[in-house]
Amino acid sequence: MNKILGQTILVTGGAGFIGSTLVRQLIADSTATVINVDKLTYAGNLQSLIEVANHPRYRFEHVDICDAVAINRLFHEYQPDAVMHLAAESHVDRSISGPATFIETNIVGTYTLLEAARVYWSGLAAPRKNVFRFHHISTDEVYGSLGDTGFFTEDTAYQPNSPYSASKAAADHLVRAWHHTYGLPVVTTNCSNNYGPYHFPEKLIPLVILNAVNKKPLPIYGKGDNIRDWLYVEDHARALRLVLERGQVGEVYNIGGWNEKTNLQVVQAICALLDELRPQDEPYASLITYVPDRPGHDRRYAIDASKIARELGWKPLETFDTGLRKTVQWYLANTAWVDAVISGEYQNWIEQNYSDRKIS
Ligand code: TDX
Repeated sequence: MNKILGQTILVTGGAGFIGSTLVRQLIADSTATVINVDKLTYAGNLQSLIEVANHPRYRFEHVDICDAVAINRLFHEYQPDAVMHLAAESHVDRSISGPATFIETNIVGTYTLLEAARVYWSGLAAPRKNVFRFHHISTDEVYGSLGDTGFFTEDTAYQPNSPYSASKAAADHLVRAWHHTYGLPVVTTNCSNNYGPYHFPEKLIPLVILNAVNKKPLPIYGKGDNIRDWLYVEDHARALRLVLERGQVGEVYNIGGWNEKTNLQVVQAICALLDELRPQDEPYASLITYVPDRPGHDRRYAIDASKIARELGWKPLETFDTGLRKTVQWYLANTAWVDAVISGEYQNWIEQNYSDRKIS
């Protein structure tokens, strides 16, 4: 077994939703030293890392992954045993209204990181050269959209539909090529929709919880019958650690929660939890509002996560019911975090992109 977890891991995007969950877990449940490399865009938030900020095995580096000089310095200075690459622009709606930053961060940034990793890894001597890993964290959206039946497997052909998913698909291909051409020891994971605490409230689940609490409309795109496969973020972080530790070099692992729900089912489940946990006169579901559909909206995502179960023994610990309850409870209890992340930039984007959006 690879001994990486006792060593130094460079985590990109460690101030984001999945990244900060992973960093907190690595500090709490492993002996790894974590170097968190994050540009701190609107969605990156050091308040998600307060509990590890002063830990002796944690360092923060305010660096953009597109900055080759800075990235090379980090490899030189910290001599990492692994990279876990989570830094990315991740919101599909933003990629539709402004794709440029997605191309820059997700494609050019991944290229910049791969090149720096390749140069650094080439210079390592055995045995460190043999244990080094570049773990690329990606999404099931690269596979496109499913019909009513079937699942995404690791062999499903790539068919990305949005600027976001196309940028992630391009990054996945670069990672694959750096392995195939240069021998860089990579592993790639593609996950389904994550949810849980510390999720930036532009994504469906936190947006609906916070809008409901603030008595604002709960926007449902189209008819609400699009399907997503929900994965609790702590389960995802556990899977990432396992893949880093035991995944085979050059392999891809799909990570999903086996939790397919229509968007309407998700929103209704949140409303029912809020009715129980924070009752008010009107049921929260009365705030549900149908709005025009997302352009090119993918119909259904569903991951077949049997490879990671079979080969690495991973399975999710949370059901959708237990995970959603924890999530709603967390948002109700952590208003200080919520207030802090809803910063000026996010509000400006909402105003520019949603002010003309007619509620049907
Ligand atoms: O207000 C909303 N109303 C609505 O109906 C929002 C924000 C979303 N939706 C729908 C669109 C999707 O069908 O809910 C579903 C989930 O939407 P998002 O939370 O934006 O996620 P999605 O587009 O599915 O992409 C997510 O999963 C894959 C992440 O944002 C990606 O980063 C990840 O790769």
